[in-house]
Amino acid sequence: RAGAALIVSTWDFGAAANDVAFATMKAGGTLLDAVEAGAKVPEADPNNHSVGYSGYPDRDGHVTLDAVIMDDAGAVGAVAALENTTHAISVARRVMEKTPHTLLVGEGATRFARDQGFPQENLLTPEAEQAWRAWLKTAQYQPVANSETGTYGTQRHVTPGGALDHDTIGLLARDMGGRMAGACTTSGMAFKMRGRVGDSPQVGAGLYVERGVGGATSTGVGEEVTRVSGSARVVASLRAGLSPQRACEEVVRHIARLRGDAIKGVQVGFLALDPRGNVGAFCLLPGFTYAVTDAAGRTVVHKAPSLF
Ligand code: SD4
Repeated sequence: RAGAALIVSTWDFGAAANDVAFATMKAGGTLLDAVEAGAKVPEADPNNHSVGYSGYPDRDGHVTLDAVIMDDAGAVGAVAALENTTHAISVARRVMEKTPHTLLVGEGATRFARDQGFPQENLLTPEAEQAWRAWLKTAQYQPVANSETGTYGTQRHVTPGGALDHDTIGLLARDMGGRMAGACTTSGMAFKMRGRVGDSPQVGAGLYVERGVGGATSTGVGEEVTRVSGSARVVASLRAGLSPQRACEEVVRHIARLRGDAIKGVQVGFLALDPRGNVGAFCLLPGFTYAVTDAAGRTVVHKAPSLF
């Protein structure tokens, strides 16, 4: 089926990813092809420090990637704590297609990617290494909301090109027939503990898609999403009849009620899409944006409403 009915993704840099996803569908690609191609855009972007190549490392200096891809027929593949391969989303897809499993982690995921012929490279760029070395001086783990505004802790990271730091990307795509797929990829929280896995690669946390019901994806501090199975919870609300907007609001309010003071200053955002093409987004703190590309290929970046 030519053309995509709708593609949505997290943050303003999602616009470039959506464009590639749209072009992929226009060229006859499947929904999975589209979300994979879209996710690869920030993964390869050296100015993006929270996805793929040039991602900020963990506290030991290793860049480790998390990614998941799924469609609405229950096909799922994911990798967590993957090293040395830029396109974690493509390795996730390979897990889906070539193994009997849904998730490979750490050394096993890294070896699988190498065995599958993915180029092996050092993902730690000099600039990310410099940021890590600066961080080591205080070694305070303090995620700051909306890192796409360019701030981690008290440090400000603006690339020489002037581009600001960005964030995890989650994409959802719907075709003309209302079928859907999604992808989510990240280098996780900057300066995380070694071995830490966030929400992004976990089905039901960072991404969930269900046929005839809709899909959801998340960004922000993954622990707050994982503890409530965030994306699965959004989709459960869609199943119960809430709109994508109301469904995203419901889970953000739930997290706020559950966590009280513990989520002060913490950002979590959800983005949802239903099979009819309704879109919703909601976040804890102001600043979460998302990109929507319509059937004509027009892309608009919107600001998500926030609880606080
Ligand atoms: C994680 N949710 O690893 C991801 C990262 C992210 O803002 O979205 N950071 O927790």
